[in-house]
Amino acid sequence: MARLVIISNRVPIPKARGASAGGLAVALRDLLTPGTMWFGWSGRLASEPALEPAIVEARGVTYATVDLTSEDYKGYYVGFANGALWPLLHFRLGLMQFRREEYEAYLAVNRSFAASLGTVLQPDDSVWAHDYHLIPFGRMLREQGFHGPLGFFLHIPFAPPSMMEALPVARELIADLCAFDLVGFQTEEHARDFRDCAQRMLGAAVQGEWVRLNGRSMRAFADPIGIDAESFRQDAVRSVNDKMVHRVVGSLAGRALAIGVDRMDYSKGLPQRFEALARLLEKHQEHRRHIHFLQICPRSREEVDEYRKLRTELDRLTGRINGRFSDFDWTPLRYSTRTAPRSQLAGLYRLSRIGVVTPLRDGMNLVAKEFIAAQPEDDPGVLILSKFAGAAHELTEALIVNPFDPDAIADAMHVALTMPAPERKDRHAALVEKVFRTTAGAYCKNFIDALSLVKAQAAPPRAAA
Ligand code: ADQ
Repeated sequence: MARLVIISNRVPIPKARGASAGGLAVALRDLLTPGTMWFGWSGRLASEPALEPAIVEARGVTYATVDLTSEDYKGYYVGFANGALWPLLHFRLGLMQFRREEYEAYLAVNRSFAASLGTVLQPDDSVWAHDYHLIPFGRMLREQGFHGPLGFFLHIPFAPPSMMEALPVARELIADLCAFDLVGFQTEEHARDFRDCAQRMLGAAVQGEWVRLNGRSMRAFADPIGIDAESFRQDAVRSVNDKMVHRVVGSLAGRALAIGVDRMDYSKGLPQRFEALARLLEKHQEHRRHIHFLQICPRSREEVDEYRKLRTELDRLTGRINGRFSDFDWTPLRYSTRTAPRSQLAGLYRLSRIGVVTPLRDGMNLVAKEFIAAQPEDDPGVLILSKFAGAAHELTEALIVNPFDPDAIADAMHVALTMPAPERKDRHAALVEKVFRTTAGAYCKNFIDALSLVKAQAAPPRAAA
């Protein structure tokens, strides 16, 4: 295939040799071969951004970035992307704030990204755009005359027509998704929801994974994202030598560790999870003094009101739970907003008896896969996983729970803490096989293979649409 150009809201420019890479950079690592270009926002605000992107070359990869004005950032990123699309697609209609001027800013930023990329794009490039910030980007690139293969991957869930209808500009966005040749979703459920929207809201003709609208066909399919399982496992094994991991082991004094690792986001079900710990200690008192729950959740998107409210709520719940259950020499809940190097996280997962991954809704959730990859095979921990995480479609041998039900999570924690070793090993063996099969590398290969074929495969018109 010709040169690949990746587009995402933020561009992970490598800062220094050995610096740890961000989430998307890890997922797309296999694609970052010499010749590839990665385009997007620099993360900087400027009063008058230039049309032509700033270029940085690192290990043969070209990173091309543009700045945003602070008004554009507020309207496009804080406003429409994270104040309207994020809550809508996570089924939190009550939190969706739609403002037409923010949508206009979202369109304007997408248009300026497309114009800027146009200055460095070559006609035979293939373009792969990532995530909900960039839905109109494909149409805008097409309007500039780009005819090459154009793909998009949505990292977060999609919503069915009855919910999408709440967004006043939903029809425009669904039509924009149809302007790509290939759109990937984390699960078949999300892909189906999109195809249903195209059919019922726009009158598109749908046949299998193919959607035909206004005389052109595109494919909407499921391509579950994964992790680099082998390198994560190796990090976990090596972390026995990490000083911080040692200190945590010492501080446990033989008690079981349960761990949660999430960006601080209202989609992650954190208050319900904290409540579940309280329910466990009430209902199953034998676990008092025998378990520590460590929740690591770095702050995110603090410009959005709802995220600040969540932080206050978690501070309050931590105080309440620890105030109620702690002893002079034991605190049930450890709560940290620090980020940790990947290798330390891997080590902490490895020494945890339980991984608690209970989002209210999540595209995939990579923490679930990281927890499995990090476990020791001879004495593995147990994964408790929300039925509403994309990962639950694959990781069916986890203890699957309804994340809205703190009692159910508490019961699953009790089951995990008392599960006999043979059952833990059986479940883990089945899970590990899946995590090592649907890796980040497999995800990239599936997408790129599908993108290189999609134009040739586009079905001839069968139904007028
Ligand atoms: P996120 O919502 O960010 O991603 P997730 O898939 O769990 O959710 O990825 C988070 C990543 O950040 C994990 O790799 C985790 O290890 C890391 N992380 C979390 N807390 C950390 C900390 N304190 N220190 C260091 N690292 C930390 C979005 C979607 C998901 C989808 C991913 C990928 O919301 O559903 O799985 O994209 O497509």
